[in-house]
Amino acid sequence: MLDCIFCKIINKEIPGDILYEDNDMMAFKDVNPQAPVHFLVVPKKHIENIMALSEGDYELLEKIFKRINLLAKELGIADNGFRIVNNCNQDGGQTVMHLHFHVLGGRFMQWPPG
Ligand code: DGP
Repeated sequence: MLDCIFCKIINKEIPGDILYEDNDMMAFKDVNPQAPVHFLVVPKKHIENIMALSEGDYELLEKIFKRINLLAKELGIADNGFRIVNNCNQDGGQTVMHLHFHVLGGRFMQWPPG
């Protein structure tokens, strides 16, 4: 995707603070962190959001959630806990139209969100 900022990070056209990468996904720190630990996990395939998933894409979600489990342990937020956020479209507050999961930890998370 030509104008997608996350595709540019994935393609190493612009820098990202990368925590993990394999053939399917990348995890990198959010540029505007909302918690002491705040990273994004994104599929390398450009999929706009959860509503744009095709049947063959769902196995990506399994891989992504397994990786979040491992990264949470590595980054020391597993025991105290963390939050996974996926924003979809306008009312969900999605600003980058490339599917991504926020992982936030290192502080207590208020509920409900604003
Ligand atoms: P949202 O679409 O609202 O779920 O959130 C997009 C997030 O992406 C937001 O928290 C800020 C982050 N972000 C936007 N541009 C960049 C960037 O160039 N690099 C990084 N690392 N994060 C970005």
